[in-house]
Amino acid sequence: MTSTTIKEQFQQDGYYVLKQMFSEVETAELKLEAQRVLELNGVDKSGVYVGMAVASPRFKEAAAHPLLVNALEAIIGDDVVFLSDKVVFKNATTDFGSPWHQDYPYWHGSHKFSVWIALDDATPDNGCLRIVPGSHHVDEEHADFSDREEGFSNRLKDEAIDPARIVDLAASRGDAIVFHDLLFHSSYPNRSGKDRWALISTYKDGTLEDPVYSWAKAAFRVNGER
Ligand SMILES: O=C(O)CCC(=O)C(=O)O
Repeated sequence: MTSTTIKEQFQQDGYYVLKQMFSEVETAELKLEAQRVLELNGVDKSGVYVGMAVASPRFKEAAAHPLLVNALEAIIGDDVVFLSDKVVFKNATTDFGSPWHQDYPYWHGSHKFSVWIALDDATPDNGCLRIVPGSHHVDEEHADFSDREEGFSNRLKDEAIDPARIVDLAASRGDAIVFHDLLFHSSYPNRSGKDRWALISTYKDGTLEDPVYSWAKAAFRVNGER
């Protein structure tokens, strides 16, 4: 796939899939390392752990994987900055699905680009991602349900989602899905009783000004030194 094709496809759909970005072996190593980080930090039930690249050099290295950097350069440009990453882990006891939302309202500033990487095979049964292609072009008003207990304060209103346009993005271990922070997305709950772990890393165009993000503790430019 040429960089022009990647860019055009991303501009049209708001996402781009990199099949088998990490090999099976690399993916298994990353999941083991994620489990080690979570055990060290005593995290078990919340389903989300933010700051993998802060906790482990293995994740910092993963954030600058050459195949990923190549795709991000096509989409973002010459100055690609990694901001932060998290693991979202669902299993027999932590089986939540994420409601329909966009990521932009969580951070504002310049548009960001997240990469959802499957650490397990992901299907509708165990919690794969769902998206509405092209929805990043829509300037949608958000419902604010911040008093709800399940988190995700910036949910989309139900009527914003056209069921006919939803695409389920089943993924194999090692696949990566790059998506725009305005893309409507959600995920299924995990009804399988088995693991569905994902690593989600967020990037920005380093030439654009932004607020200082306290959560971007491991930020670095992935394509060359400043
Ligand atoms: O991995 C998932 O289940 C979805 C996570 C998600 O939508 C998010 O963190 O913005």
